[in-house]
Amino acid sequence: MPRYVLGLDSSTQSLSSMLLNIDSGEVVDDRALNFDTILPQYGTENGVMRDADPMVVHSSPVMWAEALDILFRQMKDEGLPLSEVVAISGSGQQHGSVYLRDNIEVALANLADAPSLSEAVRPCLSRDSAPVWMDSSTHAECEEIRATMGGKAAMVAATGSDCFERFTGPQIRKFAKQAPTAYGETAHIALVSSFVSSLIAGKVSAIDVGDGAGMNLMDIAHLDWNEEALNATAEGLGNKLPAVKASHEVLGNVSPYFVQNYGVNADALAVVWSGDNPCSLIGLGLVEPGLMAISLGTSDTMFGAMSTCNTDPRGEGHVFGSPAGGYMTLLCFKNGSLAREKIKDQYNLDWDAFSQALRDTPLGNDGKMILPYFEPEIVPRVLTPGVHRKNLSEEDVAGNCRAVVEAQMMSMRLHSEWMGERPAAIYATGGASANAEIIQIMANVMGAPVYLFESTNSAAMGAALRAAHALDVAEGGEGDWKAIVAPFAKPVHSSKVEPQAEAVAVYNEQMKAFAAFEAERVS
Ligand code: ADP
Ligand code: XUL
Repeated sequence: MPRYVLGLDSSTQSLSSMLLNIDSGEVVDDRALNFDTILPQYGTENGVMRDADPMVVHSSPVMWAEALDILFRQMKDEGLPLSEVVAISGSGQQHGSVYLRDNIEVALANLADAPSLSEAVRPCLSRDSAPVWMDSSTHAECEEIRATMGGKAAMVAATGSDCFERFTGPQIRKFAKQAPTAYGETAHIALVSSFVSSLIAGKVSAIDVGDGAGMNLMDIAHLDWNEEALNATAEGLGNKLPAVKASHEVLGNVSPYFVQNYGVNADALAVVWSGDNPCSLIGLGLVEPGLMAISLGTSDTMFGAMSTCNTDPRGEGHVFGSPAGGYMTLLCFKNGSLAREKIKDQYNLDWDAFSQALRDTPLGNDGKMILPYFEPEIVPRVLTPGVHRKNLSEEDVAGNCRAVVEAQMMSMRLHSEWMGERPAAIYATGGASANAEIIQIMANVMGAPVYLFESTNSAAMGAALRAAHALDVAEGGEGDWKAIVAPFAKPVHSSKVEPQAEAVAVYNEQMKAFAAFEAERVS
């Protein structure tokens, strides 16, 4: 009988899944459900709920649970071989946190009796909504935690990252300060990844070394909770967190809920989930150091594997545990697809017209530049949103389209210089990697060839491959990462996009002007 593994991805805008046949090396199913479209009753826009305060961005754990039911129902109704799935894992948008009362333990143990996942979870939340990675409302808490830890360098050395507004520790501290009673009633704090994996496993789930590193709470050298950071964050926090585990940890078998309702194989292993960036690393086959990846999702991220724990002296980049062992480095730019969409929508364009504008404008955009901080930016750190233009009028539609993409790519090049040599090649993924003109600008600015993948959903692919790896290890295999990823995680043979000959000289010059413009506007 063929063996299938299932990878899920609970991301900012959608829940997606990838079903792989690990015996034939085939992708059997690749699907996505957009939260705004399938669950409009939650009132999300691009997957999130906005507050009157623009710094506050939350989403709904109940919505994530409901989406999971809809996805499994669809897969069952379409006759996918769920009874032959041998392992399930997943990926979650990083940093977001879910606050649960102690009744979650009984609710998860008795999931099979529940009418739906959303109804099982709703009474267990000690906080209705979950702050997500787009939330930047914890500046004060970052300063407090950083000071207690002994400053930026000490924080980076302890946890792999400086304190960041979206990281889970500062978010937990804000909740504990603002709602001490509800914080006191919180028995378990989960990440998005560990929350959804708790539903799959029917028990409160561990956090893995990849997603755990995005909390400002995990000791990056020892890959376990850092007591000092826990104490600097909130009282009694250690008791509310699950254990940190390796990314191949098996939590148990899938909850009987999925067996009864959707015919999932009762022996399927429920494997710990990880963050979307660690999962993408695996989904692109970057199981050892070498190439870099750029993901053009809601945020744009740039990441790669590292054998040792190399931290960013400027404190802009992060170090996470890699699911393949060792470490990964990550830079996250919040104004990614978000900013491209803002420009596209401001001029009433569709993606075809946006691409045409990129074709109609020259390399380097005649020196026209933009700093597209529609939202507070993470890299470089910009707390007050604002869009700044240089040599560029707001009426210049095509010029603005090229300016936003060039600015994003130049910013990636500028802020990744600390990593050392520029990459010899780049693997691109995420929704916007489907856009050929954006990819050409990426190759030109980075001065490196870019390769594409059949699916733009590397996070769900990585989750499925992590499930396959955990299965192999659980069965006494060697967990040979290269062999596990080889059939699936390879770029499309004919997808190589080379930099244009004249681009290198143009962007070497343009980079200087861009760096000066950024320095002028970002203190
Ligand atoms: P996430 O995983 O963060 O939810 P995805 O990787 O699914 O995001 O990417 C979704 C984004 O991809 C959309 O917000 C959209 O802006 C962008 N996108 C989709 N198609 C195109 C295109 N042809 N050109 C540029 N951007 C696109
Ligand atoms: C990474 C980050 C985002 C989220 C959502 O640090 O904040 O990439 O993981 O994709």
